[in-house]
Amino acid sequence: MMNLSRRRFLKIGAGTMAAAGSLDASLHVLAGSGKPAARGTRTVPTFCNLCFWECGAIATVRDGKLWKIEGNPLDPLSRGRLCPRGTGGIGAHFDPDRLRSPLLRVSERGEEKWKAVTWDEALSFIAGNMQKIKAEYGPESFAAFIHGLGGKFFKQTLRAYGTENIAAPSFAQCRGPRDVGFTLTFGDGVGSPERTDIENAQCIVLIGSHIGENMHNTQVQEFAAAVGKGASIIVADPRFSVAASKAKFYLPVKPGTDLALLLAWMNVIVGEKLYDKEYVDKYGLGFEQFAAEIQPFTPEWAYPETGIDPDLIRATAREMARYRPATLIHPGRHSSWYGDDAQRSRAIALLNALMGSWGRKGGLYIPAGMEIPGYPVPPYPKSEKPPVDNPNNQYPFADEAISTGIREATLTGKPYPVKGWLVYATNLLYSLPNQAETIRAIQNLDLFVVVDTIPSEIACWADIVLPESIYLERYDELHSEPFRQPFIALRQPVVDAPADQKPNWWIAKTLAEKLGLGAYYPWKDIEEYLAARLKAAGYSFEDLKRDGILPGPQRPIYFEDGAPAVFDTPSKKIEFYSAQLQKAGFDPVPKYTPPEQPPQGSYRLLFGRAPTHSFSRTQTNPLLMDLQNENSVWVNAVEAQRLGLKSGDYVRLRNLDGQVSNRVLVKATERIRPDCVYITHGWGHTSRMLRSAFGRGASDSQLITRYKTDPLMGGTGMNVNFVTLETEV
Ligand SMILES: Nc1nc2c(c(=O)[nH]1)N[C@H]1C(S)=C(S)[C@@H](COP(=O)(O)OP(=O)(O)OC[C@H]3O[C@@H](n4cnc5c(=O)[nH]c(N)nc54)[C@H](O)[C@@H]3O)O[C@H]1N2
Ligand SMILES: Nc1nc2c(c(=O)[nH]1)N[C@H]1C(S)=C(S)[C@@H](COP(=O)(O)OP(=O)(O)OC[C@H]3O[C@@H](n4cnc5c(=O)[nH]c(N)nc54)[C@H](O)[C@@H]3O)O[C@H]1N2
Ligand code: SF4
Ligand SMILES: [Mo]
Repeated sequence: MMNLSRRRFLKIGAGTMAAAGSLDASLHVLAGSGKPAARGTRTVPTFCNLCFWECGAIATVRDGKLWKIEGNPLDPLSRGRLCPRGTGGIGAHFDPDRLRSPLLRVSERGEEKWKAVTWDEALSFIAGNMQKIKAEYGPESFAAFIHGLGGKFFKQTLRAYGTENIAAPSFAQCRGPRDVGFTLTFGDGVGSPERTDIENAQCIVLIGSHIGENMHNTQVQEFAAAVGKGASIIVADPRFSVAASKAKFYLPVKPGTDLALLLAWMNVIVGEKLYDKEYVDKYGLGFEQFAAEIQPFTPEWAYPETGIDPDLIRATAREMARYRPATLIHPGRHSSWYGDDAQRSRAIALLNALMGSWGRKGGLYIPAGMEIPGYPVPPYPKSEKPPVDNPNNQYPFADEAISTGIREATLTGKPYPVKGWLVYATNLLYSLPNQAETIRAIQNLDLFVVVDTIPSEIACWADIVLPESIYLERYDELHSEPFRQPFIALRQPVVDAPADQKPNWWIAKTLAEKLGLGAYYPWKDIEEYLAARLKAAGYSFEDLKRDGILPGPQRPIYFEDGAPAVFDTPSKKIEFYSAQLQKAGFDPVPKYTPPEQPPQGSYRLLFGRAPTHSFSRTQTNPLLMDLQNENSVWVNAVEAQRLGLKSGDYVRLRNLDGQVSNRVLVKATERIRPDCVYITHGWGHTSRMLRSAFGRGASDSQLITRYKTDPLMGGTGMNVNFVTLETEV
């Protein structure tokens, strides 16, 4: 029983392997490196880069050719199994649309006309233009968007050059609101990988988090294990997700009203004294004021907002209390939804606090990390100007750079001009809301550099594009994040890059040398760098190369086992009532504002993850395209019938600003509310050089012209667009 449900749910493991293997032979033709192949089989441990979970993996090379990739059993993240995307990761090596050499723009920006140049020409061009910007405007006028571990050395080069204006979409467009909401409450964020003790939870509440479609590996494995052990699952989602199909209680909440639901749950739990009083008394501050504030928000009050029956709200609140402290209200990850997101996330944090689940088994554990000293570098120059993304500290609780803030400064020239961008591993036209604003900002630049592996949409707008080798062809910075078990993981080359692609460390180091900043790179190559870092931490590079993973000393992760109960808030307590929010002019206890209604005849556009793809980065991977090569739009079955649509028809989506999508398949289903439609993100590519993905499916990014900015931290709520459906004839 357990095994069956696990297997059905997971799709992590052997099934997708076979699909990968069967296509493999034909793909080898595409790779065609021309070198004589070494015969035999060898394996190389490394870690995955298809998403930010970064699972430990073991790649196999057969007769000199990349053959397959599997989970590394020593790795606490993968536990020996990769998700379908990770398994199909080898397809990125064979991707026929890959960038092959540096490209210099030879016509207007965005026209996609290029000339291949050498690395020396490319990096001299970039260094020369960076020096010009520095001389004319100061180094802070060069900004960067850098996503992921591979960006480490670009950050180093840019800090040495003199700018700190470096942002990633993972803050304002992803997990920022969540981490701010939790930090305001507990003094610490949720982290990545999340500190969620899913496998030991007896009750799991998912508010939108669509684990099982969101394929973050350990979470999916742990969720399947918890389901197998009979955990009580509560899912609130306007769409009956894969996770909802495992739930004891499903709440088809009206989009954008989760804060009302959360307040009502807390109202019941406090009113019926179901919370962990001992925990709240010991660690909490301002509980009485909090209790008084939430008193009006009864299930009856929440009913017309959320559409959820008061009895169901009460029943689910009691269910949560029944299993506390092993009740996990999952904080979610992509939390930039409606513009009130940090406060919604704070309400999720407060509900966990009532359950006494922070620091407890089956709740949110205290992760354990490792000490690895950095490689010594000279001090970075001090920036003379404040960060450009958040003038006058307008978003007082933003604790990371705001990507959309850098874009705004580039558009307006305020608080000071931004004249250069370096974009590393982020497709800004897909990750930031309102593509037109991004394109307008680009038009103000004197220099625009993109480092990517494929000719992504953002690369099409660059002055110069630098092709990076993919993760299976390079070393990267060490990977070590706080987790249940501390670990260090190594990415190392499995095969050679097929053409003139280079790894990030080499590009960033060579650029630094051209900028006269060679002192920041006192090592010859990255192997020397990695060996020195590991030695300083007391570990051996050779051991790590052999195993891929080095475990660190285990520390207690629950309060009951001796993990320190430290709350890094101003009061050093769990802040039920937040004096810092009040001081900054915000609600000290979250308050609900109803979302805008869809105009007559239109639907709220919701979006999420395709289980077999990552964002906009995998649609030219031939193995993953073999699994899914377009997206579909989920439409409520009754609405579909009213519109004369059935599953398999094609429609176009038109938003209120007149943006019209590519044609997209209809999925008419009872599994979604009638007031919204749903598509998966990453489709509808417009870069002509992405030949195999061009025009396939509809792009949510194109339709997200509107967004609502979170007043606490600058996150961009993107679930605020409405569409109509147009029949495709
Ligand atoms: N396969 C795959 N997995 C991935 C990724 C990927 O690209 N591909 N990306 C990873 C990353 S970086 C992230 S951030 C995560 C994101 O994954 P999550 O954090 O799990 O998902 P969200 O994008 O927040 O939520 C999407 C879900 O929210 C529901 N939803 C929409 N509006 C509302 C609402 O108003 N209320 C409620 N309660 N639900 C709503 C949608 O129906 C959908 O089921 O996924 C990660 N995992
Ligand atoms: N409309 C909309 N916007 C969103 C989201 C959404 O669901 N819908 N999700 C939000 C979330 S949760 C997140 S985390 C962000 C994600 O935002 P991004 O990180 O921008 O995600 P991608 O669209 O995959 O863009 C990644 C780019 O990096 C390139 N790349 C991949 N591997 C490498 C590599 O090894 N080296 C280099 N140099 N480049 C590489 C890819 O080809 C691609 O062009 O987007 C956010 N924005
Ligand atoms: S979750 Fe999947 S895609 Fe992400 S790193 Fe792990 S195996 Fe790779
Ligand atoms: Mo994300």
